[in-house]
Amino acid sequence: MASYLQAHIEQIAITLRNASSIAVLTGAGISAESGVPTFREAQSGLWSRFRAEDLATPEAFIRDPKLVWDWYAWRRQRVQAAEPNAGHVALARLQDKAARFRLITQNVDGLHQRAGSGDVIELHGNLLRSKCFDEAIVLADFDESHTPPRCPRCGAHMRPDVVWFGESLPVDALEEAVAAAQSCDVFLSIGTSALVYPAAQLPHAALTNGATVVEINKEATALSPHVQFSIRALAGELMPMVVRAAWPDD
Ligand code: BV8
Repeated sequence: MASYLQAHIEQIAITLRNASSIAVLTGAGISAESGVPTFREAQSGLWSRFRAEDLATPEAFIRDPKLVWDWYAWRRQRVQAAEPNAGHVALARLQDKAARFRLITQNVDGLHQRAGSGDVIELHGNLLRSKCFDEAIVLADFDESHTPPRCPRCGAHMRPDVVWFGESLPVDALEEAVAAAQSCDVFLSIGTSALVYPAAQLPHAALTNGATVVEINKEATALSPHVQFSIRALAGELMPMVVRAAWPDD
């Protein structure tokens, strides 16, 4: 392994072992090695004629409910066929080791929970849940003879329980995420292009409070110039090495 990478692994491992409070923000990149297309790849294949930002909006759903529902149905079956990867598992282990730990995700695939992470803050919801478009109530049973299915309570369209562009994030989730970013002494940004707000503000809130921010991402991002460590690596490869280096005896 490149000595550059080995040196960084040791430095990050020491930082994590000495941390009193760790906050982690993940994006679509941490699920990429599970075969879940990243957000900006999610319009690959049959969706390649659309931009993700143009499908993940209430306006797109109102304009063409079937198209948007089918896009999420396609992503849902990709997610259900996927398994958590070593990056998800390493974060679940890190949660067991850290004194104080909060995992914040922009992802809507539920893979962190399936890897064993607890108390996950889902900033953008979860596409495995569906809710009534009008009443915004999450329902497990609804009439699937239509596409999109209909709400059994009021007859409106069902929609995925995710936050679309132009929609507010769940208040509790955002408040908990901001509190975690402002109170941590180490913040990890993993697998995110750091383009989508307000999630992209979180590492800056950590920096403002004097935290050490570590970015682990395949490509450089808008966040990269601002952080103490910006590592070009795959999350599924680097995270297990970092956690093993920090707690080698387990
Ligand atoms: C809001 C759920 C307030 C849906 C998502 C103009 C008009 C309207 C709004 C705005 C505007 N300008 C700015 C905004 C705000 C807007 C925004 O930020 N837009 C961006 C595009 C500029 N934000 C909002 O609208 C938010 N709401 O502001 O409300 C409000 C409310 C009412 C009225 C006024 C204001 C809502 C944002 C939430 C949108 N929903 N997801 C769905 O998933 O279908 S966001 C979507 O993007 C996903 O959640 C995704 O996670 C997220 C961020 O993307 P990333 O996770 O970073 O994924 P990406 O593919 O971009 O990057 C992956 C990275 O991983 C890459 O860098 C890659 O190199 C790396 N990678 C790949 N493989 C690996 C890897 N790294 C490591 N290892 C690997 N193996």
